[in-house]
Amino acid sequence: MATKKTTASAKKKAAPAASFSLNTTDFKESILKHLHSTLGTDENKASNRAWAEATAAAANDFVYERLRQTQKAHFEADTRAVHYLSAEFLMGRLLSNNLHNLGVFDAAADALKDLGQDISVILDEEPDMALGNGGLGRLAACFIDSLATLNYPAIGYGIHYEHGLFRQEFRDNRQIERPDEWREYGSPFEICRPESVQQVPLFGYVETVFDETGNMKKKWHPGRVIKGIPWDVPIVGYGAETVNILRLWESRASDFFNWDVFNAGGYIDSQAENAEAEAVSKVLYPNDETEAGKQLRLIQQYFFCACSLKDIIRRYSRAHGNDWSKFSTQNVMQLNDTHPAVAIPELMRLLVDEHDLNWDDAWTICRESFAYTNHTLLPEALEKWDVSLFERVLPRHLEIIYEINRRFLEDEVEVKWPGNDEIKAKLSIIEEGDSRKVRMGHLSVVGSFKVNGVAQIHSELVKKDLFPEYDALFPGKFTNVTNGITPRRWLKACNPRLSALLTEKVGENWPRDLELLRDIAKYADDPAFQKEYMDIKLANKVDMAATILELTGVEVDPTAIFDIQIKRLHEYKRQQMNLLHILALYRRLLENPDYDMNPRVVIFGSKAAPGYKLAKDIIYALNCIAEKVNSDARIKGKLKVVFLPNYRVTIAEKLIPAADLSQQISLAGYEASGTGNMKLALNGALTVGTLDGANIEIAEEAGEENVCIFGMNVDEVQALQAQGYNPWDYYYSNPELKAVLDWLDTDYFTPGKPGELSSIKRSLLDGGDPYMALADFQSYSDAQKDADSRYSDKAGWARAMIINTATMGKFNSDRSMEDYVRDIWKLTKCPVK
Ligand code: GL7
Repeated sequence: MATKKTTASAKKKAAPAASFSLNTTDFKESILKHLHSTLGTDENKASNRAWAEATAAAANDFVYERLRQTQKAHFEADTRAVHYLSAEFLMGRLLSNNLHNLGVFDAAADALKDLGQDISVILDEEPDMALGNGGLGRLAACFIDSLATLNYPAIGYGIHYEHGLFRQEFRDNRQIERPDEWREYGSPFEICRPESVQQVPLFGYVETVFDETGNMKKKWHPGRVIKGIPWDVPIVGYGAETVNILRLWESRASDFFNWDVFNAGGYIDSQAENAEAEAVSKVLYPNDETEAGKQLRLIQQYFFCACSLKDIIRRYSRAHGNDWSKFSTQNVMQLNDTHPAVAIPELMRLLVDEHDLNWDDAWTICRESFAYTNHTLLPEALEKWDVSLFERVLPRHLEIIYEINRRFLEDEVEVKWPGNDEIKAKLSIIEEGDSRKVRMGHLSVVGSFKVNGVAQIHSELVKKDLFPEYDALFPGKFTNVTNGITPRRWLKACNPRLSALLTEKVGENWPRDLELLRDIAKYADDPAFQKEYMDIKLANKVDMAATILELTGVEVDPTAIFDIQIKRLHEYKRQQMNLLHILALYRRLLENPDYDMNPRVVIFGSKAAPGYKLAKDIIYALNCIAEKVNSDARIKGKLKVVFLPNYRVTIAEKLIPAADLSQQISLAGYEASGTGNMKLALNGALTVGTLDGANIEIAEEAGEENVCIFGMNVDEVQALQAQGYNPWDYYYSNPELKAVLDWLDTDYFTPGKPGELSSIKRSLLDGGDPYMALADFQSYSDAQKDADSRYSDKAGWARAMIINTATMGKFNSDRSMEDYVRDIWKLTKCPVK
């Protein structure tokens, strides 16, 4: 079992978090000073929001000083840097995180207390910065935290969405979407940098011209130009030696006021133009995994890539002028999925059209500068843009893509597979057919020097199933970097009770070096430690129970099993299978009130894409089932179902420390990695999971006996798919499964309205059950039963939880960053004095 390993890193000493010479008294004075001089208010009348802003301003005094020192050090050392290009950064709240990373959280809490304020109330004032949908966006946030912590020169580049992911409300049990207003009254966590504004051309046409020496050049005459305004969010590394930035671009009309139009009486028209330009960064597309080919989405992608590349080039030119020979030794650009893939032809355009490099030199620079992370195998999520759309929005880029493709097919594919048109069609960046399309995944692979998947099995499938010919053509280009999570936010800050216990046992360095937690495995059988650990879990569950009551009105028993599934709603993640299991438990309890099971609270947190009908039907069904089950006196409170509204980072931070079971039940081969699985296991929850994504590596680390694995593995899934899967077989052969599916056709959960839940049954039977929930149902139900009986063995359960916490060191996002640095980015640390 994994607990036997003692790693080298467990022995070496990591530096403790730097604490600023800021004691409670200093902090108090600083908060008061900012309350008076920054907020212009007074302690006798300050609102909670004013207190929060004053506290943020007090912290910012340190953040900005470290930011200045960091930028100076990076400039002087002229070091290679990574530019993390991502359409999403799901940051959550920043104040608590910054206080923790500055090492002043306790000082701030005491200072506020002295001032008559409760820090948890003050922190609750801050809206989440929800500029992302789910795992992919949160991963980007964890990565930039780790890069700053490890003193690597790094910039995150993204979009300054005015509205992040929608706020979810339930009305009559159905999800409704409301706009998110994270910066309605401004944000103290960002700095506007008007000196670094960029112009972004769009639309128009391309002209062929000849320069004085007779060389052919392409000249793009854009149809319009919009402006990109950078907002910098300081990213405070743990210990605050390095403070990097996240630079987010906001779109505006290029000339705020068009006087010519105005004078001609076109005031209204000019306002319409402004609105159109501002629309580009107005809202985050709320679809996780998939996005239909919408013009505005392509413009968003191009907008932030164009701004970012010009910014990178500006910074490079400051040190190297027009000498391009060092561009790719100084810069690496990581494409977080294909969303920023248009950066590849944009860099070609800048180098060839605007800086007069020849094609070959420019292409070499591109291919040495870009690396691409694939986050999904779902076919509908691999972005493709209609050629006609591309041609309208980015006419010059389409020409460049054609030229990249022509050379690639002739010089590389033809050489490797002479005369093989089938392979050419497969590898072509352009998909032929009724409507021709640009394949952004292909473009990313061709234009990058490395391509990585996000967990071992996923990276294998990327090579084997998604891009096998590319793997043959580019040996060594494909690699794996298993995802990670920052232990600062996902243990230290969110679970202060457990953190204190861990610090007492292994010292204060574990938030950097999570492998140090292996040491607590030696207490796994110690009854005194088990008690301490389980008392903490119970206290977290008591807190959670209060939150549940407050948010939903449902009363739950904190000693019940807290069985948690928190993630976006998607058929492949199989919330519908969890639903069937809830119905099975409910039915067993109705048939036999003495049915032997521990009281259980099944908790969901999840948003559905607004246009994803079935996902919304599943939310509706779960809410209806919850209503019925929770009020049914016959089952004596043994089963409760809770669907928390508006799931987001801040809710995750409360739920994760209170979890007993972590449901990671995707169909094997479909969840690229998962990262919630890591957070839950680190906080002690036992994984009820399939052999999918990072679950496999979690089981390896914790030991099979400390997780509940069930269901088909990838090979079995593929075999069943090949043989022809028929969900009806399972329906007819499993009476319990049949009964719960048939239940959905009645009006039992929707009194007077039979058929309201039928779409779920239909998708699982007539719809062919594409994610094989029925095939895995029995095995899932058995695993849940096993989890239940293990929960009854208090000592065994405590032991398993402790081992989970002890063995998750691998999933520190610092480790992910070191993997990227070693295998892809080749950065050197830049210490900041
Ligand atoms: C995702 C994967 O679905 C998820 O498994 C992975 O953990 C995450 C980060 O790598 O990326 N891919 C994707 O498109 N979204 C994800 O969350 C939205």
